[in-house]
Amino acid sequence: MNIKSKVLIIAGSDSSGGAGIQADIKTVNSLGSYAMTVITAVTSQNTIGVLSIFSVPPLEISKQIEYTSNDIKPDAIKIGMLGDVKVIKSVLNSLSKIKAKKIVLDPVMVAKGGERLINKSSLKILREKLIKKVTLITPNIPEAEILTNKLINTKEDMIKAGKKLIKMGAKNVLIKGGHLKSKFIYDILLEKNKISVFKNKKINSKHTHGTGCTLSSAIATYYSCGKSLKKSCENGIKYVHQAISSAPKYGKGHGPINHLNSIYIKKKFR
Ligand code: PXL
Repeated sequence: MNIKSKVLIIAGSDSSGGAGIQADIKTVNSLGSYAMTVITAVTSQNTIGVLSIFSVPPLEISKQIEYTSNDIKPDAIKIGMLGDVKVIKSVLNSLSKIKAKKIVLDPVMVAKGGERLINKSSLKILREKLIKKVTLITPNIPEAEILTNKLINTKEDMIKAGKKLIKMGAKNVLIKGGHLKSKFIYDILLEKNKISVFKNKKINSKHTHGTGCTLSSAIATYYSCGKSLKKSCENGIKYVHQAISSAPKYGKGHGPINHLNSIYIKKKFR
């Protein structure tokens, strides 16, 4: 198989391999593209929780972005965990230098176990600067509630929140509906003058660690290959759905999903 495109991932490391940079690399590779990485933080964690977070100095983050991209130009960028204001400022500065066009931002705020992955002062710069600089943001319901300061209980609330985020300067918004209690999951994409609803059966599973990271990377990968935003979201959602259905059930807590669900191994490599 030939490599289809190049994706730069800016995110934190998850030692348990289910979320963060590890989920991102597995996703980009499993969908046929080349992954480059910028590590923003090192977390020690397992499926039960996060033990500690070690932040990478902002200058080192900028160097990773600029030095790597100046040589191998990414076709798209996925941004995950950023942590604090200085990191966000460095990322913003470096992104403008490398003139990146297709950027997907997963506004990571809390881990599956409830641990905060971003501090409070970062919210302001996330809201006022970062969301305006990227092509797509992919908040889940709790993240959309924090970003808009409004509670979300229904599909209609999700659309309202998406519209508000666009008023706040976001270019395109995918609000993920997995946190609403219903038989189906509705993920809603708001583009400038268009709303698309993706409806899928909800899979009841505790093994959903890293689904947000995985989805945003999958979308960035499809988008990097030239698919439309809508098609990229639709395909990314399908990939995550199948990855949850075939999760390997590792660990005692929220285990990882099956990133390899898209891969078929040729006979000679079996
Ligand atoms: O899924 C959010 C997330 C993002 N980045 C890192 C994480 C997690 C959740 O655990 O560990 C590094």
